[in-house]
Amino acid sequence: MIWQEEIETMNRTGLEKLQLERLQATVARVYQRVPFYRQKLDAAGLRPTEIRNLEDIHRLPFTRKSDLRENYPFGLFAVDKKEVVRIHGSSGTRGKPTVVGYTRNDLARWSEIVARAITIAGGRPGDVFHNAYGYGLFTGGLGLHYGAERLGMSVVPISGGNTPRQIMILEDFQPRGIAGTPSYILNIAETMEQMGRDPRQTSLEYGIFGAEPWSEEMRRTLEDKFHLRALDIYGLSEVMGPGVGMECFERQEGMHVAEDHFYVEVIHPLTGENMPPGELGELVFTSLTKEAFPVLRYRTGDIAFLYPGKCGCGRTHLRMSRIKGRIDDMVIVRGVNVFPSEIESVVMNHPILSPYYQVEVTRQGTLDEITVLAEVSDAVAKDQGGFNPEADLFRRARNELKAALRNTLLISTEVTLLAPNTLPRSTGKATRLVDHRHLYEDSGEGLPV
Ligand code: DLL
Repeated sequence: MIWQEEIETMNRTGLEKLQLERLQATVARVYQRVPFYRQKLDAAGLRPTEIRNLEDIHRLPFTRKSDLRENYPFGLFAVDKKEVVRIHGSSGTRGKPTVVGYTRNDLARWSEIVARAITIAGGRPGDVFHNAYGYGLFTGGLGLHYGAERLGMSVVPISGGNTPRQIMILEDFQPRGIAGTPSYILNIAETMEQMGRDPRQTSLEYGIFGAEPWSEEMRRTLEDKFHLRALDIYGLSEVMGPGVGMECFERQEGMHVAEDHFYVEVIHPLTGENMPPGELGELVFTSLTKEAFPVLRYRTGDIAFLYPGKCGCGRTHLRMSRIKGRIDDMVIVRGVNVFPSEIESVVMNHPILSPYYQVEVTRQGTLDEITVLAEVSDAVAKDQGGFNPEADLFRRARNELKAALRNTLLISTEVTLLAPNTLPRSTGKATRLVDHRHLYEDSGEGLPV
């Protein structure tokens, strides 16, 4: 079976040999079957037979999200539609989704990759597994589902939402493992607390959390609230779905990339040059085994770095860092780059705030401004006889948060404190960034048009 030790602890020479064979087959395949890739390779003056070693991957052109949009919906498929047995799409809220397809072999491989990921996270055959990722076009629900089944778990396909019912099922079915977006799992904990239940009393031992950026502080909060080990899982539909990277239970320090199936690079987002291990840049993936929807050097827009050196767990597959954020979500305030996840860390460290926040960005003339919206905790508000932003305690908290944000981000931000339970709660990917900058475009005056 594919998640056995031999693959995960394979020596680098053997692994790279395997990657090269698979890369050569993938390039030949897309050249032959996908007009888009054939044109791109021809334009670059590159024949598939010229890929002779792994370094040659750097000669391949990049693929971008816009290429998927321009070939919407099925233009980049490398197989006849008859062979496509599943279609998924990005969970993007703007416009049309990016569409991807899977053959039967692709689904079998994806299940194995996810089964391996769940094992890396501490899951075992026979565990009850509460899968709170959304089922649908989004790859989270079905991706985790089939992986868990493949491993031999008892999967509870609860999906996201209907939180009180989730809680009843959690308490009654006694799962060892849970999966969902960190923001939704936090929402479950909060709802339990409001119902007078203690999340620490659940049977949960590990959580597989991802699909949105989250911070070490969020990890600590989730681990503390549920008394479990919280592990990061990465993936994107364009490359496959969840399971591209998975953090190990033993070390919790970076996500092991399933390198036998995906070739990972980190590049400078502006120059396209490869960054050395340890340095932040944009993640780029090349699929090595996919049939229906192979991708060459897909630019993810996600910012991370690759860890130098081996993991203490003994696995040899490279580790990628936690995602700092998406390039699209980066805000530039007076020349300083800010990601919402950095703000999360600061908000979560404040003792009287709840872990809910949003970052509003506006534009004054040519300058971006940030306002952090943060909720005060329910308990503190109750203790104070309600939330009054002018009360001493809350004014002080607001100033403390402003100062902490300035210390960490090196820019000044506005802060608005809100009453408990005012910000929207997510059942899937949370909306952290509320970007009003487009309202100011073209007006020339820094005022909404
Ligand atoms: O979010 C796949 C997935 C499902 C991953 C369940 C993990 C768990 P998409 O909807 O295509 O696929 O969105 C992909 O989500 O490019 C990242 O920006 C973000 N993302 C995914 N995992 C993480 C993570 C799924 N662990 C986009 N940390 C990616 C931060 C993540 N961001």
